[in-house]
Amino acid sequence: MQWTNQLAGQLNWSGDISNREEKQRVADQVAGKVKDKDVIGIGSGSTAFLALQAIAERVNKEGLDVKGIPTSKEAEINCAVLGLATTTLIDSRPDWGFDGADEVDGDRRLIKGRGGAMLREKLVMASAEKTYILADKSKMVERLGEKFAVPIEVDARAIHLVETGLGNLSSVKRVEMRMAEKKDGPVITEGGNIILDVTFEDIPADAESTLKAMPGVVETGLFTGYPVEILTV
Ligand code: ABF
Repeated sequence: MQWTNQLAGQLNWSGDISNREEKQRVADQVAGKVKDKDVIGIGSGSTAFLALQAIAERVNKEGLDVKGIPTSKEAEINCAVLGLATTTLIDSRPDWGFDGADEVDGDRRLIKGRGGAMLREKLVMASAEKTYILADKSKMVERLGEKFAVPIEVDARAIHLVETGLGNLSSVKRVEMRMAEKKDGPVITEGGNIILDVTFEDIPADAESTLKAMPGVVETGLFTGYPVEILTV
């Protein structure tokens, strides 16, 4: 017996998608790259959601054998609803991947993690030979950090340790704990950790490794030196 699936047509991004037309154009570009037998890292965020929809449509229409490796619980559920088979980094390695970003600079350095999924996003990106970053024009910046703080995922037991460590870095201007929308507590990541949003005066070239070297920092939203290709409009 075939499964029924009436939910796919109901799936929508929760909330408004800014720059939707531009995002859809980059999403369609990446959907055109899918080949039979590909294992693809599936990003998070609204642009990645549009790309996933476009990919799932091609895969289902053309009967392609494609598997996704999702970078968040949300992406995992979206794959399930859209009928895209998934696998994990334990069982497979992505041939390539796609993801969104908050900022992209001229050296292809990224700030990610507005959705708090940077740990899985980085694991999948680091495992793939290439990741397409889907960036509408609003994401391109002259100076990394000009619009967004750098999020870091921190084990809550290390909150004082990490806050003190950050205070010792002269380039750090402000540290804020990310709060849930209702302001009734901190955002808790899929890994059960908290997020600190770190604003820098100027992000030093070695900031990613400096932050990662602090005990208690699980991951950062700085993505420096990964094999990425920027898809924009
Ligand atoms: C994910 O979604 C995050 O790393 C990034 O912060 C965010 C971008 O979202 P959107 O595509 O909705 O602008 O990729």
